[in-house]
Amino acid sequence: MKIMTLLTLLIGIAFPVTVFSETLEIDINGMTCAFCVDSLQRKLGKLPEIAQVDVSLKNKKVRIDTGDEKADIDAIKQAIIDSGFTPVKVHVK
Ligand SMILES: [Cu+2]
Repeated sequence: MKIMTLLTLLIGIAFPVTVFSETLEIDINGMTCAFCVDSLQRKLGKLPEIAQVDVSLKNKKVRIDTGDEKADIDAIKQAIIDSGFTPVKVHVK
């Protein structure tokens, strides 16, 4: 019993539960076709903290899930600019 308590304590110290998991929705200007969507999707997918990217041409929005990482919004914005588009507004959900 004592050993189990100690183990639980040690695991708690070694792996503290710090799950951020954010969802961002970013309004994008400058996307006109499926090729834009594809290039932006690929660029954002290369960022380490991003678990999932959905680019919507129809809604001119990008939806990003960060998995268990904190989103680096500046890096995400820069990646969008580097792809030739303009991040207009970031909504953190
Ligand atoms: Cu295009």
